Amino acid sequence: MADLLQGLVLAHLGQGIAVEAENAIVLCQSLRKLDTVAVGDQVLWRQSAPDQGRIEELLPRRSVLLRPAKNGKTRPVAANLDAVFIVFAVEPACDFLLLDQYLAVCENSGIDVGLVLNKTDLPTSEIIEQELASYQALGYAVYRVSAANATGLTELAAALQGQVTILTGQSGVGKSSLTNALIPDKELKTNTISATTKHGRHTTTAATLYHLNGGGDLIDSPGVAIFGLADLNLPQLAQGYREFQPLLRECQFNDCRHITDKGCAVRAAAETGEISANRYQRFLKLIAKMPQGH
Ligand SMILES: Nc1nc2c(ncn2[C@@H]2O[C@H](COP(=O)(O)OP(=O)(O)O)[C@@H](O)[C@H]2O)c(=O)[nH]1
Ligand SMILES: [Mg+2]
Ligand SMILES: [Zn+2]
Repeated sequence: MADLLQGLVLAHLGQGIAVEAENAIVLCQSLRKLDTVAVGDQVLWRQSAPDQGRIEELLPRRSVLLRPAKNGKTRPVAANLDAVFIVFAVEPACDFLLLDQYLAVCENSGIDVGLVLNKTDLPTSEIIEQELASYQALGYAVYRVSAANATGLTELAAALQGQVTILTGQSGVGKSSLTNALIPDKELKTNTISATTKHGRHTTTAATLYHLNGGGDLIDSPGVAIFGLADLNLPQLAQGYREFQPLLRECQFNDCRHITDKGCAVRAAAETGEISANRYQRFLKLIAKMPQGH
């Protein structure tokens, strides 16, 4: 039998999984009993035919980003990520509820976050500037870029170097435009995956991992922009709000839901302006969106 080889999952294709091993790309099938293999996974695979193989083992992940799936289950979006960069813009109008949701999921996954304001060639908005200032005060890195004018891209590229990053955010904010700008040979790389795996066409909905020229990887995720609250419960959502963390043990009751509870330190801090009242209001909205029982 052929030897077991290590490889990196580049993309899920219609007919299999593109695995990169020693600079070759192989179309692999996955054993049914394996958990869902995701982009960014390290796997052990065995050759079954020229340019083809079978994934036999999923190596341990250092991180995984989950999204909700059917029957209350979750599916991995990507594995072994170091960072999620959330892209937003003045147009389409920024959904700060979604942004806070991404931040809460990342805080709970141990994945770093960066905020990328794209389309800075357009006039900015007062609301965006206010919210950005409050995110920066919380210690989140903010990059101001324009894919159209190619401004701020050097700083963004420097932040991406040497790590595995996925771009996320609402549709239309410019994730693909930024990926194209950061990976000048993206189309060539995409075509290489298609050709070597004899898939013919690379579906545009497949999340794909690209190596950055300066080292590090960027995952473009056209179809998985929204990863939702995944399986966060209420205490995890509260932990996901950075500024709540030191306050949580000050609440009068251990099982405080931080809503109308008596002696809630989080609500009190929002009322006095010690923490952002906007962020607290969005926290309440996210709780309301959670499935009952949390
Ligand atoms: N004005 C302006 N438009 C941009 C910029 N980046 C992207 N766009 C436009 O925004 C639209 C959505 O871009 P796209 O990259 O497809 O967004 P995605 O859905 O997040 O991948 C397209 O019409 C782009 O031309 C930018 O920096 N400035
Ligand atoms: Mg896109
Ligand atoms: Zn509380």
